[in-house]
Amino acid sequence: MISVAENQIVSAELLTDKSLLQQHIKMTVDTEPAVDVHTHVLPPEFKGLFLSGIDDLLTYHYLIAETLRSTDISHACFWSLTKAERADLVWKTLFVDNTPLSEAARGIVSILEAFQLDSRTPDLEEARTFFSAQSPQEHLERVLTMARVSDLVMTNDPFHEQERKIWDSAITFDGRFHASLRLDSLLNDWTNARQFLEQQGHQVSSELGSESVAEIRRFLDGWILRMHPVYMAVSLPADFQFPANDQRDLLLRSVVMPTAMEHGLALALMIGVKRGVNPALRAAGDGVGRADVAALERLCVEYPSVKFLATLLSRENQHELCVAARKFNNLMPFGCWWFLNNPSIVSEITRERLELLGPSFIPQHSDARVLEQLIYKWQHARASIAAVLFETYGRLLDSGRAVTAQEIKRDVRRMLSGNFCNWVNLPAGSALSRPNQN
Ligand code: FIX
Ligand code: ZN
Repeated sequence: MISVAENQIVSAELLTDKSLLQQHIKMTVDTEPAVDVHTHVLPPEFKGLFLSGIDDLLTYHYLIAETLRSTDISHACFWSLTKAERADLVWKTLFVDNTPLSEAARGIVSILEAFQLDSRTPDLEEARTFFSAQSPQEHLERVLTMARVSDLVMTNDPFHEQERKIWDSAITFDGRFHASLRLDSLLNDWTNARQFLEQQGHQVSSELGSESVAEIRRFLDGWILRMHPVYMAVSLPADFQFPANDQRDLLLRSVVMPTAMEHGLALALMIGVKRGVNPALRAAGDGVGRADVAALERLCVEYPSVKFLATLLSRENQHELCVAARKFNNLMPFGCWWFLNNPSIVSEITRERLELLGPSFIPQHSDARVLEQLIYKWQHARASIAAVLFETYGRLLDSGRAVTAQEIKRDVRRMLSGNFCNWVNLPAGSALSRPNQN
């Protein structure tokens, strides 16, 4: 049995032996640094918005939804608990009284395993002691190394009061964290966004005349200058339509698309969420709906110079997204978002994308909210991606073309960082050259 050492020179030898091929693929996928193109992780400098440690991990909305299915506690009673009490209940319900079989629960086990913490303990004492003993900076370093994440893109909302105050304090933070300018409030909640803009001193009328448009563009220009976002982003409901006779269409045409073109910024569209299907679950209460991919196609047609990143929440939309990407080279599919981020579905989507798009897509993003989630989200994603790549290279070999380890590394690097860095003009491994932003 020939083993492949991690630091072995990447040979140009053709890999005709399937087990050697499998080893090379696994080693390459496991060690290649990834750019995490969409997260909600903020660096320690963002204070209260920086989430890390066992209590934040267990009160993740995925686990809250699962816990409230397996307990008869009322939602109101659950929300009246402290964060630590909620974490205790999640632990007892999903890890003590039941086997942690779900993907999100297994994620916690993978994280505890990574830090050699016991995932069978009846309580959280050991984990709490461990995580509270970590210095944020060293821990950040360790987590990024364990997850093999070279750069990550945050979700930054200029309409979020607490976050806005932190940006106003001109903080500096680790250059591996890249901003994205989130536009949900502007495009999905115009009434409140207008009030917020007025409080910020921007004269905007609900009719969105040219003066209002100029004001909103001034607002966005100001945040682009401050955040240096790598892209602008918005999540859109399943019933999103373009064109449409509504405020969102007007804001897209008169504000967002001109801003994207002027600043050369890509626009990330995350389509198919139904917010607040069950409001009693708060952040855990969002659902999914099938979207009309034609709306995305029409955006690509109408704005050929704008680069779109797109992820769709509904499983039923994945094939259509692949086909749309074959039609528009200004459309980059990325990630298996949220309810799709499960091994069986990640494999299915990745397989279909490879078959229809070759390596011209971004296979995954973590959507992590808590720092340590990067460890399991990437560990699990890499396992699924490596397995599907072995199938794909294996079929190519059966068809008569062997590949080299160098070619595997080139393809994997393209999918885990190159495609995104080229799309948003982010020099690969950019963090190394720029220690602290701002
Ligand atoms: O819109 C988004 O960015 C979603 O990812 C979030 O709203 C969602 O709550 C989430 O964390 C999914 O993983
Ligand atoms: Zn997200």
